[in-house]
Amino acid sequence: MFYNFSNAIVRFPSKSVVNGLSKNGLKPDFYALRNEHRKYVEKLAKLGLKMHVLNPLEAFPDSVFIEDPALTFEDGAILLRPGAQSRQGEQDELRPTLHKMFQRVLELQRGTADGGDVLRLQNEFLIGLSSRTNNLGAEDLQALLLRFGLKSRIVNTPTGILHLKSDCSVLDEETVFATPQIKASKVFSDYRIIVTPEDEPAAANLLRINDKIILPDRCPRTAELLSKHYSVEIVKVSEVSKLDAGLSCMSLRW
Ligand code: CIR
Repeated sequence: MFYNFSNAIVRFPSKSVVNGLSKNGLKPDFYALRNEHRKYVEKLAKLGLKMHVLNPLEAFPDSVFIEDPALTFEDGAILLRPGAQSRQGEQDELRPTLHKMFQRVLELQRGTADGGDVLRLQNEFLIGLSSRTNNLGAEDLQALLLRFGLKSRIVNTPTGILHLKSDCSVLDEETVFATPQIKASKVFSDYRIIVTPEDEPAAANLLRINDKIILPDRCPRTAELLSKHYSVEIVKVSEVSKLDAGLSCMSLRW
């Protein structure tokens, strides 16, 4: 199943993370964020994933959000080209690790694309155009995915949403969890959609890992709603959310 994972790469936050990109100009507390990150790593390990932990990179404040510079699969990886200027180069730091771990590593050659804009579903990938992922990057990525035999669809991320996956995630083979804005955009017209409860749009960036749903804290209505159908666990993301980030951003999973 596409949400069954046995490995994950994470990168410890650097002290410079306090200067990470934040659309509201917020600054997280380094120690609180590091603690949150530790708990996240422990949670994934407890779910049975083999954790590959990389050293912090002071030169890249947002490099803890390792989902953005690459995509990983069972049989290979793709290095991307992050769209934010301060993040360009994160992919170069990741290259040696991916070559050590995967036989086949392809690289985006043109445009920009962030992993946060790429959602894996049962039979396709969605690539969301956003302020970080442009047409050139999305088309190049589509061609690279095809070389792995993977089909994809390029869609528009509604304006104001940082990454496609900031506002949607997968619950199971045929069900997605999405904000009203994403639902209205009709990208999921062939899927069953559960919409985030009012005031809890941040819950849309949840993680389906094996038989569990990992939910961000401070989303009690979502926890109640999803607990009826899934086994739900909660991880705190209050510091990383100051940098517009959530659960999916902090790991590459396969
Ligand atoms: C950024 O703006 O790039 C970081 N502060 C947050 C990245 C979040 N990544 C993600 O949603 N995949």
